[in-house]
Amino acid sequence: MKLALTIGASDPTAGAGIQMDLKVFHALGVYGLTIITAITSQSTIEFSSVFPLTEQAINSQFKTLLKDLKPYAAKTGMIYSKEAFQCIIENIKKFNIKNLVIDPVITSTLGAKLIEDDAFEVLKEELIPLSIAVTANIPEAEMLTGLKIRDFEGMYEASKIVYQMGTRSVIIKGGHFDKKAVDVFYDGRVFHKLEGEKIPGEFHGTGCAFSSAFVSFLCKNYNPFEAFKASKDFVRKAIENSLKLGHGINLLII
Ligand code: PXL
Repeated sequence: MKLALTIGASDPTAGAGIQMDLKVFHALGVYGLTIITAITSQSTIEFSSVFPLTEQAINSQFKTLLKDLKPYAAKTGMIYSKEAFQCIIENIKKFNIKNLVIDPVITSTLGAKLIEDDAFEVLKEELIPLSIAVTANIPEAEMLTGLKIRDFEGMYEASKIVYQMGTRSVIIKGGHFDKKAVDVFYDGRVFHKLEGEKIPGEFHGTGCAFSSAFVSFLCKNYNPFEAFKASKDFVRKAIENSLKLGHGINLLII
């Protein structure tokens, strides 16, 4: 059985973060491992706090876990501080983590900040070059590139800029546009566009579900473009099955 590692934060609703990633890994038949960067306090109606773990706590998880278990692919989600980014980058190099997918999370569904301002440069200049893919939504792609993305052309421009940062494939998810859910994939050669119907509503954790599905499909030997298409289908189904289990935003059902 292939092993997939998620490096991210805890979300007590289990609708995003490492809990969501584990559910997706399990559903897709890969064995999930976790390295926790921070603990958040949140529900479907409010996001109240972030408690970052120390570098010592993050280093210790890497050291102990990876001495024993070797992930075939990995993803990063919420990392939060510049210090945590630097520590994770060192460990990714040290343990030679391959097939790394970066979900460049900036805000939670409820608008809370999931990355500190001084960490953006480290994300762009040091983490992205280590990755096989970056999976961004429109606000994240805008943050990474400084562009204002209004249409498909803008998604194309942004994906070229993110590609230049040193990753091997860029996925930009256009679910934040009004009418259609247009996603794009760029691997430095071919630019692909996938259109889907937009499902109305606010859903928690779609970015986490997408990136962990992508990692799982890599573990199943899909190439990045096939993994992109399969992950889009997987997330669409999870959105169609989503439920309002609390008093606020909908939770995906995996
Ligand atoms: O979906 C991004 C995300 C990642 N990680 C954690 C989160 C969220 C969104 O709320 O809470 C822990």
